[in-house]
Amino acid sequence: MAARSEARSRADAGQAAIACPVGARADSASNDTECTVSTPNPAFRADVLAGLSARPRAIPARWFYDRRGSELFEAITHLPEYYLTRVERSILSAHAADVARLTGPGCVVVEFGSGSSAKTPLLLSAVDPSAYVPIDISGEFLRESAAALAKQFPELPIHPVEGDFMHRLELPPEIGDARRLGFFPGSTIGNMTAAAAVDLLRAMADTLGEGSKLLIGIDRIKPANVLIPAYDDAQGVTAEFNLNLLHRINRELDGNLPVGAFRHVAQWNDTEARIEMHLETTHDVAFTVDGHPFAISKGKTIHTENSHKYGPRDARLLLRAGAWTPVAEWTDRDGLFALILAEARPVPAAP
Ligand code: SAH
Ligand code: AVI
Repeated sequence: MAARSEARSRADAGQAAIACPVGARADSASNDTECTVSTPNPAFRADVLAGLSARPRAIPARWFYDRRGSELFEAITHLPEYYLTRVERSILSAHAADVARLTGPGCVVVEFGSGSSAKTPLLLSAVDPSAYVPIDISGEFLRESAAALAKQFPELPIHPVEGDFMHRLELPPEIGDARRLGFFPGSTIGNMTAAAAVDLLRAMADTLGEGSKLLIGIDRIKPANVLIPAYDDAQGVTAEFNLNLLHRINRELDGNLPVGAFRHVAQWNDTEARIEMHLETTHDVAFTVDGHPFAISKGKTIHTENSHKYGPRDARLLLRAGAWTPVAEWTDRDGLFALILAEARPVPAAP
């Protein structure tokens, strides 16, 4: 409930969904073919000011994804330590035909947090959809990725939607009432608390409709000596991804955070079964954001991301709590990652 009202207040703060033609630009100037996005983003401003004032300090992870953040995430997916993308892609290549058999042709594929849509061709080639709707908060990156995909699938109608999937999004009317297959890869669900994940899954079931299916990637619990390097790589790309949030605040919210006085920290929280990313101060700092003064003493952190990991039963339970009934599950030989196909069914009354 709390997550839902938090989502509503963000929506009220101006983070609306925008359906954009492939190749359109998000500018403050608008004409018939351009999308209008307010800059600075009032929802970003509100979350940053509230997050820096809260104790513990925390800023929601969705704000990592400006253009630079999306590029850095893409670089993370190629790192040797970041097994998630590699393993999920191999599971999808091995089982895309099974997904197609279970979903049938002609559905609309709706992808949540599509990013570069790098894994999507594997799914689109197998399921032969009638349309593809990529949804992402990182507008410019979304439109470029959609345009690149359109070259690969010239016959496929593609309708990108820029917006925050944490609140109800209207799907483009052009897709009509064809059956929907939701696609939520990458274990992005892990970036939410369980309560927010359940709210999101229920909202997805609402948006996609009863009888629709969802193909979701969920990262499994594994030893910390595998997880920590995946979130604190030797080349420092994840550190740069984390620190980019501070650069983004400086760029977009008239901030003067001393970025060099923060260091990237990734730690395993066993009680919560999650990797946490923080930005820790190496000495006392004082700065302003949009004219508001802040001070952080040495060794304190800003919590920037949770990445929850799930055991096989936990993942299925999460889906059921979110109104999705698992119908098939595939994993890799080492059980590092799971791809689950689920169907939106009404939650049965308790016996
Ligand atoms: N699906 C891709 C990308 C995962 S990265 C993959 O599997 O590799 C997470 C993606 O979700 C990013 O592209 C980010 O911009 C997007 N994202 C994160 N939070 C979001 C939100 N609340 N609403 C919409 N998109 C979001
Ligand atoms: C997008 N998300 C699932 C990534 C993750 O693994 O939690 C984001 C990320 N953060 C650091 N590295 C990658």
